Formats: sequence, structure tokens, C-alpha cells
Amino acid sequence: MKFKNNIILALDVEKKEEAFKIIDDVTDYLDTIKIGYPLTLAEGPSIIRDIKEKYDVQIIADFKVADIDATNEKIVTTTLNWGADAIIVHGFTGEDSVEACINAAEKLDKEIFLLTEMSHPGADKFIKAVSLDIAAMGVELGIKNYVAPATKIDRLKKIREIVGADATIISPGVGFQGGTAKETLQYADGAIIGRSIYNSDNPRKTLEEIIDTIKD
Ligand code: OMP
Repeated sequence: MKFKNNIILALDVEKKEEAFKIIDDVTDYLDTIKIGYPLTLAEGPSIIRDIKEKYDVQIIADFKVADIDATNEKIVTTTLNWGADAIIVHGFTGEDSVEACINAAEKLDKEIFLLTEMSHPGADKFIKAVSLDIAAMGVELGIKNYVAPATKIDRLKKIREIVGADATIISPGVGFQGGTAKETLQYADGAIIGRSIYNSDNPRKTLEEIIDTIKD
């Protein structure tokens, strides 16, 4: 997957009209939208289909899938059948759970992103200890897409070293959580940005300004 201007919008609003208004504002500058539980639980999974019908965008479904293999397979298949192009999957559940996701996505000719380390402070308590192992497991399983934190550049760098230059890394935590797009994109292919854009009085202008910082 490639991302226009290397930016991915995390669209965590809870109203369809608001979601559409923000997409209208920003689609000149980005072509990939990450939708997670906030919008999907508020509006129902048909929101994925509705966005795909109206806009020429890629959708990454951020459902952080983390169950046993049989359940994961169902979650991934249903989500991708709603029209998502890819889905984010947790890695701490182990090989069988993750492999079920890989197989379900491959059947539909779609992709998974493996979540390695997380961006928030609390991630240091448990997942940090295993996040590099999760990345290494992803490589062993042949996964080419990863999620790694923009707030912890040293960890993002390490994860890039593990998954290799050809892998795709998308990175949350730019803006509100403290990361910067420019620094993040030294190691990641896409910076995931949510609140800085959708809570802005002028999402389009804010996005233009962020893109300018990348080019500087
Ligand atoms: P903002 O902090 O508003 O820019 O949004 C960040 C987005 O990335 C949200 O949708 C989070 O759920 C998501 N995210 C993280 O913030 N940290 C992670 O470690 C992983 C994710 C994710 O999987 O996208």
C-alpha cells in the first residue's frame, strides 16, 4: 500500500455527516483513511461501504483484532467484505491467531497490518517487552505491513530494522500524542494523524501545514 503525501487520516469521529465533511476537506491531500471502533460502533459497519462508495480512498479498518484463530478469521472476513482494504491485527496473541488473519485477508486479496509496539505511555508496562518479538514473528510469517509508534522514535527505528526496508510501516502518535510527521517519516511510510486534523477548526489548512513540515 502507498499513501498520498505519506499521511493517513485516523477518522475517529462518531457522526457520519462529520466524517463526510472532514473527508471532503482533505481528500485533495490524502487517499487513505483509518476507521476504528469510534465511527464503526456509532454508525455501524456499513459506514465502511458508504465511504468507499462515495470517495476514492483506501480504508484501513483499525479493529486491533486479538482473539483466537477461528474468531479472528470471522472478524477479518466480515470487515474486509464491508469494503475495507486492510485491517489492523494485534500480534501478542501469537502465530495461530495472526495466521488466521493472514489467510482470511489473502482469500479476499486484501491486507493486514500487524500492530507491534503501541504509542501511548501505558504500552511500556506490558507490550513493550514483547513488541520486537512481535515484529520478528511478523517477518517469519511473511507479513509486509506493520504499525509502530511515532511517539517512540527509537522503537520505531528498531522495528524498521527488524521488518526491513521493503516492509510498509504506518505510525500513529503524530500531533496530539507528541510525535512529528517529519521525524516519523524517516522510518515509516505513513504517518497516522487523527485529532490534530479532525478537531482542527480548519482540517484542510492544518493538513496543508503538516505536509509543508514534511517537505521542509
Ligand atoms: P490521534 O492521537 O488522534 O492522532 O489518533 C491516533 C490514532 O491511531 C487513533 O485512531 C488510535 O486508536 C490509533 N493508534 C494509536 O494511537 N496508537 C497505537 O499504538 C496504535 C494505533 C492504531 O493501531 O492505529
